[in-house]
Amino acid sequence: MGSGAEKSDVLKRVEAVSGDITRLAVDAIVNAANESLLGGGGVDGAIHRAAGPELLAECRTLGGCPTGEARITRGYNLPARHVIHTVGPVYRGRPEDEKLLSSCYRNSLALAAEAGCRTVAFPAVSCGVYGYPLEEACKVAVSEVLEFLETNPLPEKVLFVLFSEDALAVYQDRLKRLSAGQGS
Ligand code: AR6
Repeated sequence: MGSGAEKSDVLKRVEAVSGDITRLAVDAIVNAANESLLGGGGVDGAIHRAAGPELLAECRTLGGCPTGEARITRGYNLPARHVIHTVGPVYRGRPEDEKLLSSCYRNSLALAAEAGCRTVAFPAVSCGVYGYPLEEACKVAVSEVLEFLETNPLPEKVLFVLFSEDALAVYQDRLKRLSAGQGS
């Protein structure tokens, strides 16, 4: 981690909001997909419904995606220009879970930066069907994003998009603690 001043600068580039990620006019939204990349329930289902069938057609050309990695497509009928599909771990309480979730965030951000994305929105990857406890996932998500932003000018802004007020409170509390220098 950098100096205190650098840390507060990167904190200005992240924000937690509540809402439906499919409605956001950002450069890229991240999808919590599965290894097939051929759609599913939860946020994946919502993204495919809103993007239209061309998204599934492009996903079919990708040949799947291993857990912890990410792939980028266009956004089609979504207000977002791109979709970054990442595959979070199914939570089993093992040390690998955290490593895989961390690499989802890192790999997604690397693809976003490479595509020139200035704004990127993440859902709470793995925190639905895949069962990752939200507070633990939040720590991983926030620390990986801040670490990436410290050494990369892009994306300029990262949004954490939560689907409930309770989930939003967890993320906002985490960010508030970090702003106050109580990050551990
Ligand atoms: N906008 C923002 N967040 C949402 C939305 C939305 N429109 N819809 C749901 N969430 P999940 P996972 C939240 O289950 O745990 C799929 O079937 C939701 O409340 O979508 O990574 C895939 O195909 C939760 O906090 O993803 C995989 O098979 C978070 O998004 C599997 O589920 C993630 O929940 C992936 O499971």
